[in-house]
Amino acid sequence: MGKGNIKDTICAVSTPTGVGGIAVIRLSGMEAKRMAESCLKTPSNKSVILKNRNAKFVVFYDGDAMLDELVATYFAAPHSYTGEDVVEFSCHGSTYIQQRILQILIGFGARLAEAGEFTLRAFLNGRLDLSQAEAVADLIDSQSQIAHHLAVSQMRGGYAKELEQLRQELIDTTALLELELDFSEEDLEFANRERLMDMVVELYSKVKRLSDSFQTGNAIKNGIPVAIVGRPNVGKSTLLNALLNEDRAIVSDTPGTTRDTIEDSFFVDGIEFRIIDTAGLRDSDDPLEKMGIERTYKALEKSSIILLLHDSQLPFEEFKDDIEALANHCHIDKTILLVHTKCDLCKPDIDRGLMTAAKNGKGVEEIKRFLVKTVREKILKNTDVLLTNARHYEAMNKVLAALYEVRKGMEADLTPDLLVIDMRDALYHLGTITGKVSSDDVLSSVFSRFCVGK
Ligand SMILES: Nc1nc2c(ncn2[C@@H]2O[C@H](COP(=O)(O)OP(=O)(O)OP(=O)(O)O)[C@@H](O)[C@H]2O)c(=O)[nH]1
Ligand SMILES: [Mg+2]
Repeated sequence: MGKGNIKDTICAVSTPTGVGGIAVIRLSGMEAKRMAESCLKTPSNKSVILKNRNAKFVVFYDGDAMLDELVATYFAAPHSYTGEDVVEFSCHGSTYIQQRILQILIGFGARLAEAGEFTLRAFLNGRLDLSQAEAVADLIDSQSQIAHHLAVSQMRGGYAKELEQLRQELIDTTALLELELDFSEEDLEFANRERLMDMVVELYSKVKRLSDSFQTGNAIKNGIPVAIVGRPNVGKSTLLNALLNEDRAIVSDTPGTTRDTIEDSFFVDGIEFRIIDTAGLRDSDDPLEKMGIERTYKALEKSSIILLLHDSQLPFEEFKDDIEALANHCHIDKTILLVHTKCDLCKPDIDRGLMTAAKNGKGVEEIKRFLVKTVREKILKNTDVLLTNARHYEAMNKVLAALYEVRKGMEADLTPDLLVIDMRDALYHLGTITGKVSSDDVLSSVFSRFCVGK
């Protein structure tokens, strides 16, 4: 991947662009220590010898002139993030200083790192496997406590370790099957078929469980989608604004105010929710409104939780049609909360559902509690294994398809040469998850997700 040579010594600013109190510049590669020592002096103007895992307060020189006083920390290979010699300069945050340090290091023969190149080197040097490298990107991105929790558990090995173990077992058995091919004349069986079937079944169910958890994992990573739906004018936009605590959507007493779906996110107890306000559902001839209503149905499809609003002033009987229409449109795995609105004006004629008057903030806290409870009880029941990575999801589905073929083949008593083909296929896709098998394409798509300096 990339144009760079793995032998180059690379450098980049690892802190965000802009001015901060300090900035960190990373330098990694065989020449890192020599390059760093060439630009550094002690405060009493002596040469600097960097010691492993030692942070030194030093002066960074731009030719004969002092550029900055900073802290340089040296990590000798292989015990550094990249597995190579690394020097980190914590300099003052001026953009000029940061840029000048890079230019000086480049003058000494370093080159600018590409996006994700530090982590790529960590992977190539066996410091982390591919799924752990991806978890680093997730960790940097994580916006909520739960997304952070998932990234940390993946970074520490997560399910990849377990899959790798199963893969090893499967490799051993495949080798035995292949051995049978060499003795096909004698009709010998080295691979115990029963054991093989057990392994295939075990692996299948593990991978299936993981791939099934993808939708949940993804929802947690990007925010749990929650749709607000109901007839025009019931107070959907008012509720959205109350949940977000800002005037995000236009509220008016004209039915049909909201035409397009409006989406924004908020956090409760470390969980991110993406709340979607929709166009009110009713029969309409207005083409614009119709398009809006179509979007409402799309929003419904992608939501895990639905807040179905009923205006307390209207008889509940009338509202039953809405529920039926909704039920016809929804998958059973969605959670629906019945919300009565405008309870400051009138009490609903039914005692089921949650009473609210979002205009005055009443009931909003209760809705938030309901959302959190739903996530904890229904969505997060298996948090220990949650798949959040789309690349893994795709690979797992391919593993499942191949394992299914193996199983079918065994049931049909296929000859080992045919079984081996599907086994190899499953092994290949399993290997792509941890990076035991990796192509340049996979590597560049994984590491390009990072920004420069990571
Ligand atoms: N008294 C009272 N009025 C409310 C309450 N919630 C909303 N309203 C009023 O009801 C009217 C409609 O509110 P919206 O939030 O725009 O309703 P909507 O469901 O988004 O309407 P559409 O976008 O047209 O589908 C506005 O005049 C609101 O002020 C409430 O809790 N109490
Ligand atoms: Mg509205």
